[in-house]
Amino acid sequence: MITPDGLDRILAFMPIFERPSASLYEVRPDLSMMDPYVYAPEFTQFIQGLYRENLVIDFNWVAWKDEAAKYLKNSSQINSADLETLQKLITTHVRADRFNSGHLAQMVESGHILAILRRLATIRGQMDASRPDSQQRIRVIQGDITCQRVDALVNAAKESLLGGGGVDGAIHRAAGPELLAECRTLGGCPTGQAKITQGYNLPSQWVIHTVGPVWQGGQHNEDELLACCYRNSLALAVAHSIRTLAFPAISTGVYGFPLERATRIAMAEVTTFLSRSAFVEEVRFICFGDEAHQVYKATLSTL
Ligand code: AR6
Repeated sequence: MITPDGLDRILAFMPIFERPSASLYEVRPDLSMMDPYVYAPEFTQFIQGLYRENLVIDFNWVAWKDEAAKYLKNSSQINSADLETLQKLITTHVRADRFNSGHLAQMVESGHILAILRRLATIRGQMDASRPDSQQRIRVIQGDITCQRVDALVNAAKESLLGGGGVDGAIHRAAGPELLAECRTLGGCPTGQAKITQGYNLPSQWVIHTVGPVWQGGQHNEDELLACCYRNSLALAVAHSIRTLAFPAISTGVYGFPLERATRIAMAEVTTFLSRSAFVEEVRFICFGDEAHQVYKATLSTL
């Protein structure tokens, strides 16, 4: 399957085809060599990526060679080719190179590969535009939540609301002691519920404190309680006219909730909410580490 992320990884190679093609390969006129074409490492990585991201497909490319030749004669046809046709063109040229050394080099030189990539970029853009509006309002970002410029940050707090480690500690440190002083007045918060305070020294005006469930194996209502954290935080956001907010991966740190399971719950709750209400303009999922970032991006692409 071709995913938007997979296409992004391929399109990241596009600049190398916009440079003079000579840097991508050299021809060594050594007659003892079966294949005098030597491709640059970045070009080799590009070809490997085409296989990995399913742009090189399993089909009878030899029988399709005449069809591919039509696109060489009239390259403007590429501008209206669909994704499957681009896969066939790519496959034909990559495979043909094995039997006709330098075929790919010629395709690069003629601008044919670049034309295919440009068409892929257009199709990639359309994928975003065709995502439901609710998903377009979700962003997955790797970083520190305390640096986010949004109306409200969500804090993965504990029931006492009196601060702790992890993201809770980071938010209290960045907000300053006034946040703890306000939290003391709230009388704690049961698991699955949410309460709101000012953001003080944070770039965001508000902090929504929610208490995720401690993972106890999955049979103690953990899924529903985690879903409640997202639902109640979003409800508080609307009640306070908050239009942009950032969530950490609630419960997936000290509280031990399995990351992929928690991510599916988080995304499901947020997309359901956004599809019902246009009030909140943007929800950011802030991933502290690379693993969380990969899981969140993968989950978003399967929605
Ligand atoms: N920005 C964004 N995400 C962060 C940050 C940060 N600055 N720091 C950590 N994370 P955790 P929990 C991620 O343990 O599991 C506290 O002590 C972290 O990598 O902060 O809900 C409270 O007081 C992880 O993915 O929260 C509670 O006692 C996610 O935030 C308890 O921990 C949540 O990890 C709550 O445990």
